Amino acid sequence: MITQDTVSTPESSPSYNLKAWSMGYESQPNEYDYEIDDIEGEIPAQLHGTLFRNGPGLFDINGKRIQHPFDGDGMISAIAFDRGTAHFTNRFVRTEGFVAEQKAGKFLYRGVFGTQKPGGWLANIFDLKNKEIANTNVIYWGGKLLALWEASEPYRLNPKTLETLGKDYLDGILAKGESFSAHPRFDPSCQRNGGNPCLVNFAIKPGISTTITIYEINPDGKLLHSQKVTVPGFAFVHDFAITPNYCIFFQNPVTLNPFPFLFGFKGAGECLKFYPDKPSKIIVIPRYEQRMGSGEWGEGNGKKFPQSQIQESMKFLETKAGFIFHHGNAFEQGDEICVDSICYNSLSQVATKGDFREIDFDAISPGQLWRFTLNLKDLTVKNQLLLERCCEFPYVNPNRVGHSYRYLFIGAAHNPTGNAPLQAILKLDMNSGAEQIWSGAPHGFVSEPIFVPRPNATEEDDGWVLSLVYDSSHHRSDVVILDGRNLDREPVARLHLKHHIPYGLHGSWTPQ
Ligand code: 3ON
Ligand code: FE
Repeated sequence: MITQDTVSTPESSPSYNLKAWSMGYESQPNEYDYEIDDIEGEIPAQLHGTLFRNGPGLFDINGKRIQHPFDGDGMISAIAFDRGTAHFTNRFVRTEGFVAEQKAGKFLYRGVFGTQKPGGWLANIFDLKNKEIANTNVIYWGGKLLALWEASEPYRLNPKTLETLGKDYLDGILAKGESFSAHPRFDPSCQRNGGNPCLVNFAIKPGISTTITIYEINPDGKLLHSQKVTVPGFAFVHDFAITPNYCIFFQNPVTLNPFPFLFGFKGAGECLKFYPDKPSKIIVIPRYEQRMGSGEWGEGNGKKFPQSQIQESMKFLETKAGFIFHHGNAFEQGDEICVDSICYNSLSQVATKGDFREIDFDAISPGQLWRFTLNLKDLTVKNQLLLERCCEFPYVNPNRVGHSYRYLFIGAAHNPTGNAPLQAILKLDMNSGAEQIWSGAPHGFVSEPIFVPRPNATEEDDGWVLSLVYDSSHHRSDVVILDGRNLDREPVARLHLKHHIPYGLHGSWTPQ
């Protein structure tokens, strides 16, 4: 059922207005700090903690536009919930590039997705330094609030004021210049940490062959384990999936032709070429050494095992998978691993011809949810379409990460077919295929839904789904709180911000 301020739209007619949608990509140069007082419904008293969001906040400097939203400077928003009240704060991450460009009032760096320094190709030729931004995710881990971007180091922020404290090397885990992906996974019960949680993340160095470093870090921020592997060929990897015993990477059929970048014509990300007819490689990397003799995957015993053993025990599978940015979840099932991911027929998210505010949604293929069942014995892969509806930004109950699970929450289009902006939040029951949908159409545009379990919950969907929803009819954003069990009902609460927050990327919940 579709509820809320939805006009029932026939499936063939769009559920949105392109001009209204594009206003969500207006810069938000202001930094706010206030108690939210315009609230419909009631904030659940048990909802205690902070929702952190990251995403591009500026789409221009002095009116000169960036080429692609992924090039926008990271702006962190924090919504702190305490006994039924909510406080809003937003701050830009003061990266070196942000500070320098704001001072100069013009672009001083090249952006990965095509933003160029003024002056044409001659001003950009042989400048191989991309602007380092911190716009993709924000996590609270090891007592630190970290803004993440996949191509460079995290930036640390003050969790209360969001003031930027500088680049962070995770107490020596990272060396200068090393990246740390924007898609860490939180293992709820890590064997290496005695069944306690741990963060698993990767860093990728693409080249003629690609190096993947995997880190496992405990809740105090201490390194439990790291391992480095090399895989053949170029790889552009934005996200990965974990299970208790494996890390899974998809190496989609993409190459990089560096010349237009070198000669100043294009950003590095625009030089990616996708081969729709070629298979994707799936790389399965064991998190633990293989126990000698037994043939089973062993438990972590604190001993650092030879790199070569992991390198040799990696498995490579092949399938046709289109292009994947995000994985929803993965889990082991006997000799198989299931991976649920959002696939595109092409690499359309980084196509930058023309103005990104005027894109023709109909000309682009939608992201769709697929299940890949990897057989580790015979190295075959089964592909199954789970959701035809255009969707992106999958999220599962944090206690089910890496395990079999029942519910997936995801941003989705209002209509069941076709490509369109995300206006709805969908809950998919993996057991029955049943869907619950809440839609903000025609004026509302949603962001990644974050599921927060209710304290002491026993059911997987017992909790709240939080999403920042851009309300184009007022040009401001709302924090929408939905009931996880009854996603299709009226929101539990709708918090009206005094301004808009541009369409963001990822965020997280922390009970602090
Ligand atoms: O050779 C490498 C090529 C490359 C592209 C070098 C590299 C590592 C510098 C690189 C950089 C990649 C980066 C910086 C990727 C950043 C991606 C990013 C900021 C966001 C990705 C978002 C993905 C999706 C699917 C967003 C969807 C958005 C919507 C549905 C609408 O709101
Ligand atoms: Fe992402």
